[in-house]
Amino acid sequence: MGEKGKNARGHLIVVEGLDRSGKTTQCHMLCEDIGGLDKEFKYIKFPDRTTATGQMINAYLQGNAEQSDQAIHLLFSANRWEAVQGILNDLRAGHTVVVDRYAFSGTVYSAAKDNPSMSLEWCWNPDIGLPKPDLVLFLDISSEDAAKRGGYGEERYEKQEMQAKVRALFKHLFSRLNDLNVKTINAGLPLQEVADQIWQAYKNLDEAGPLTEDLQVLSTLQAP
Ligand code: Z5A
Ligand code: MG
Repeated sequence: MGEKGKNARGHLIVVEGLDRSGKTTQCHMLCEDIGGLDKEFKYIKFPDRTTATGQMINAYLQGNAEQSDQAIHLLFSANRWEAVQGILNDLRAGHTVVVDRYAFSGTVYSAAKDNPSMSLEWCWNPDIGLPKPDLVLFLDISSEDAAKRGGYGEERYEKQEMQAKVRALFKHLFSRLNDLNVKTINAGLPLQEVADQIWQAYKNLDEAGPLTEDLQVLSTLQAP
């Protein structure tokens, strides 16, 4: 890629946000609209609960297994690393890859535990080197509004106090990644209004022309 005559790669788009912010719903709507343009797309969700690491993560989230804070953090990261080759293959084939949660969730949910041996930097570091998204759509919603969407479930982390911390940490994390293309969207709006804003952001990216430069990777956090 990046050399004259080579095919343009696809876009890497990440959708992030709190629990119940509508990530999965919006990813599906976006994919449907991309497909409607006759473009190839791939949807990926993290954690991918189908793999060996994903099954360990699933057992932990459901309260059926214990893990140290450090071990579960590294499992979430490994769950992304094992998907990298597939993501790169899809991007190189020119497909748009839409990712439901990524390294940003990985960092903030672990950092929100306030474990003194797990600084924000410590949490971020295992994901350094992962493909860097061309666009991050941050679905922003207050923890109160998110809770109104059917209330929180039974899984670990699904508590309003934790979600409020996570929201503040997302904002802080993005402020330390100045070279990242982050678009914050008010996810408290009605479904179609959120979808329209996401579509506009996608169109802006798509209309900027084919991507011929190499994909970059996530790098170290900037100073606060
Ligand atoms: N986690 C982590 O710790 N470390 C990591 O590295 C990663 C994740 C990747 C499971 O994640 C947990 O793993 C999660 C973070 C942690 N813990 N928490 N909290 P998950 O991705 O498997 O599950 P989730 O995303 O948290 O939950 P979710 O229920 O899938 O949320 P969502 O995808 O954002 O929302 P949704 O399913 O699209 O919508 C939720 C409901 O709201 C549904 O009824 C919709 O119809 C409704 N909805 C959606 N949009 C709207 C609007 N605009 N208006 C009204 N109602 C709406
Ligand atoms: Mg979801």
